[in-house]
Amino acid sequence: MPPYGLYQFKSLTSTQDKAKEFYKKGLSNVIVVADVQTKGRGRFKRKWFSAKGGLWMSILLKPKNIEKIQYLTFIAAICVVKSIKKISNLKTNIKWPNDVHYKGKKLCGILTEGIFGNENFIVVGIGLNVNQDSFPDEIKNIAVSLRMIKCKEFKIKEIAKYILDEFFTLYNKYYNNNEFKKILRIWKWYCNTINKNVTVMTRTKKLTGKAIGIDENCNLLLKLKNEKIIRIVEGDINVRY
Ligand code: BT5
Repeated sequence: MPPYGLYQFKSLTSTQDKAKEFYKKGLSNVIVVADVQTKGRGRFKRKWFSAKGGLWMSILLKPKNIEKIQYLTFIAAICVVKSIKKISNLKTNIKWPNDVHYKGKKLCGILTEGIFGNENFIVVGIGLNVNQDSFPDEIKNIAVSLRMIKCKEFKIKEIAKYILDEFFTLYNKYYNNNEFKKILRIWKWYCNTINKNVTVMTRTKKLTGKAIGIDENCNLLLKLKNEKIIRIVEGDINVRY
């Protein structure tokens, strides 16, 4: 594992924003963690509830390859699933494109953002519900924490360390060596979206079909009722069991 600087804060608007401040100083391999986020965010500027008790962490990277940054989301999801298994023996699964779920409820969301210019930086944000014992009304039916599942508290720092160790292992071994097929193979092992009937909500439309695979750019391949196969670049899915 390469050396990385870890910066811990009591409260931040968003660890993503703080990581971007570090980028302006030319740093990379920097980790930002906050106990609380006052303006935590998800994709498409959605609100990410970030009360005390969760792991709110951003990893600032300067990868050589910035064409495949979706794979960093995939790597982060793999690391979260593996780390949860290590600390709690719980089997969770990845839901395309950026979630980790337990029995259909969201334990973790990942947000990968790029800063492109003369030099390119990527910030991978990981939000994992660890010790919360309740959630605001807005998400109480869709969110879950490790504590709510296992009825015990977990050491957030320990989970963060597992995730980071695994992240930098996969990042160096596969991402930096352009071994994307290998990342995809591991990701698929933990993902329960493939071969399921799903409803996909993109920003403009709602589609139903069967999730039949993932292409080389991490897009979802959806087979519609008329047998046509389309690529879903971004969106949310509901798996229909
Ligand atoms: C995500 O977006 O799932 C990405 C979340 C990334 C959060 C991390 S925390 C560290 C770093 N700093 C940040 O500011 N962000 C990153 P998306 O797929 O768009 O899902 C957002 C949706 O998840 C919301 O619209 C809610 O429905 C739901 N949600 C919000 N807070 C949640 C929580 N704590 N647990 C589970 N679901 C939540």
